[in-house]
Amino acid sequence: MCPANCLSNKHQIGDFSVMNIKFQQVMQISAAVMLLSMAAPSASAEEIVRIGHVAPLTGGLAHLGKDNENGARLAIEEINAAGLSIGDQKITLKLDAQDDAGDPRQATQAAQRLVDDKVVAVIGHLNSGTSIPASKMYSDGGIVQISPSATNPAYTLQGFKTTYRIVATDAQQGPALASYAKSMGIKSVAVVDDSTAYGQGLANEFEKKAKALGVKVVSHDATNDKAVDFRAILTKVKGENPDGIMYGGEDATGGPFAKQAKQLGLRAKIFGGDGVCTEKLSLLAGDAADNVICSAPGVALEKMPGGVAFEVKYEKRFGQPIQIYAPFTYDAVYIIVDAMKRANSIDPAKVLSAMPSTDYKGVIGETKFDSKGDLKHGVISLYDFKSGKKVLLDAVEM
Ligand code: ABU
Repeated sequence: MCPANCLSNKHQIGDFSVMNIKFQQVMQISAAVMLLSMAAPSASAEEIVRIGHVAPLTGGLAHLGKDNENGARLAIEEINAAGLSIGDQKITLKLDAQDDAGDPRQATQAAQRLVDDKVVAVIGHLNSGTSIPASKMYSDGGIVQISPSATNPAYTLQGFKTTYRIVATDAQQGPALASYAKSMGIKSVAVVDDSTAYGQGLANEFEKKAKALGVKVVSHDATNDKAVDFRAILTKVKGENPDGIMYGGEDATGGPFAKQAKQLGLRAKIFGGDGVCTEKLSLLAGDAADNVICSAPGVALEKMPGGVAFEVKYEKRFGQPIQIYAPFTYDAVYIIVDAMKRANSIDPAKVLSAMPSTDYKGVIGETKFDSKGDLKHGVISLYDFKSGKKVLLDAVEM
């Protein structure tokens, strides 16, 4: 018999069953937790790999910097959506976006942040005057740098193994512009530059080729990249009565420059490089843009192998048109990922080792590098503006 204070057999059996069921549940949960924790290594092995991007996101060139960043962001979003594994490791790419304001000092600070963030590679900088000082820091850190837009030849002539670019240089762009001017019957030019590494370098390359072709260079003046009033220089140039004016600078100053030239009654054709070869130029210059002829590295967007599809994707994602270099930053991200895949590694040193053998077919066409990190086959396209829109005139293979 069961004593008064004891539980009935039924209760004993019942409670034992309840305890047993609870025990089984606890065991099942523990087993599940164990299984999950055994599965955890592959889940926690998902590695975040940072790709740096740096360009002016503030100041007069912020529209170009944002365009560059958008191209890189679009590539990273696509690659993550498709899924990326290097070896057995699942990778999520993260864009580490920095602002250098187009300023050499801020550029080296941004470069230091990217080195400290342990990025696998850097897309940038946008400007020659920022790419060049920052390149030493990436070289010291052993980090690949691909500029999508810095065109001053000096960038890749410093002997660094880490410097790459995917645009033709000003040593190709300046002569292409001068040859085109000559072919139009231009006999004399005034040259003006904005005193930056890009603007001055491009203007010098243009001047050299113009002289070699027998085009008279009547003057060479310098302004700066923050200037807003060009009337003093333009009044002097008007007195020299050249057939053409070469402006070495960006659209932020090139737009007002062209506008003021028209207001002062100058009829000389204005030539400029990729820095002015944007739709923004026509916003700033108004109908004076129709007097501008500009060059840009690469084939025209509509002639790029993936140009039209890229434009549709870009406009859908960002709700605005491409400025100029977004297809280049987009391909630059894929070029880094291609190097990671070929190196089978996310180690920056191994990615760097894989870069010289790059042969990547992307939106802009085929990218192969020479021993300096420049494109093996550069193309320069020439445009004018009609009713505010860029219109392709010619393309020259370099
Ligand atoms: N290539 C034009 C704009 C960028 C640069 O400074 O080179």
